[in-house]
Amino acid sequence: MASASHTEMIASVTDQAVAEVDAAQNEAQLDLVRVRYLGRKGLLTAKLKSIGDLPEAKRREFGAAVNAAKSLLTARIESQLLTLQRVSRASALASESVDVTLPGRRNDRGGVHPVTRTVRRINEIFHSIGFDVAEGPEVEDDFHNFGALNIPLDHPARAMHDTFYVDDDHVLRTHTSPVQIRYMKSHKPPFQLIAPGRVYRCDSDVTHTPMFHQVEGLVVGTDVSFADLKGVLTYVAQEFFETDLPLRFRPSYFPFTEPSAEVDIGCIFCEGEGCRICQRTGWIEILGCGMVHPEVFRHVGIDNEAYTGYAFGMGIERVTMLRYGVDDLRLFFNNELTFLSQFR
Ligand code: 2U9
Repeated sequence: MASASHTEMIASVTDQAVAEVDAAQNEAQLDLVRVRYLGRKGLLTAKLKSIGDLPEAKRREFGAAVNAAKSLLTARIESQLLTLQRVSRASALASESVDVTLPGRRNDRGGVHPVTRTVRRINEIFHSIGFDVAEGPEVEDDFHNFGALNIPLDHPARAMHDTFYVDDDHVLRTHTSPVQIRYMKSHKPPFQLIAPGRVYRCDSDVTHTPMFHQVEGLVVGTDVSFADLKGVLTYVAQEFFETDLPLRFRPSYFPFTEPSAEVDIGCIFCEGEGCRICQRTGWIEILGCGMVHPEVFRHVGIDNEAYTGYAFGMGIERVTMLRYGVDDLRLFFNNELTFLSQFR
């Protein structure tokens, strides 16, 4: 049997350790207690190491007493750990509670610009009746923007286009017609295409912006007629405005078409009665068109005895304003979210 002093000493160290375990307020404090008594240099561990100092006969009993104390303390620490974890979890649940009935934070959501929506809509309508959609560069040389379109340098029609010059021979395209010029140079008729895109004119006031959007179209074949032009434009206008509105063709002049016409739709706001929007005429102009001028075919090497063609052009902003009832062109360009967020 270990001497009374040894047994008492182990009991008193154990009592002290248990008291410290019970007093630990959190896991960190508890771990400090564990290290102090059970760690490699801990008090109980040290006791076990001192076993060699005892007489042979007392060692077994002393070792058993120290090991019993270690087991007791280990169990006590584990149970205290569970208690502390339960307490800290309960207080976390109480303080970190989430009110699932609160409204969520809203995400900012973008939308497609009304001009882009119109371009896509027009592309879809033309694509559905067999038109190709073609694009081209916005900086063009004089030939593709003017010369090939029967607008030579000394031609008065140059004045119709207020041109941004990049250098002596290059301009920001004033219309998307050069796309069709390039298309005709690289394709053999028959073909039908539209060319949507940005165009530039040195003009800025309430009804003009220096950059705007156009969609132009071109159909070339062996017997393409003005009647085909009227049929296609009537169909597309009715699809676009989703109503059986009438079209009116008025004679006009463009250097690249002959004969040429400007096209009005019956006013979609008053259905021809006459209102403020149509200036009491019952009609609203939306595009220009005509039969491709033979001179244009000559410039791109298409036989103008064998082929005929029609072409048309319209301003995207203008038809977008009509479709959505927008009364100020500049709203499309000044990036006001109050305006744009209506198109989500
Ligand atoms: C080729 C041959 C002919 C395209 C055409 C118009 C008439 C026209 C205006 C509408 C409003 C420009 O945006 S706007 O200011 N366009 O009136 N455009 S015929 O004629 C072509 C095009 C390409 C090779």
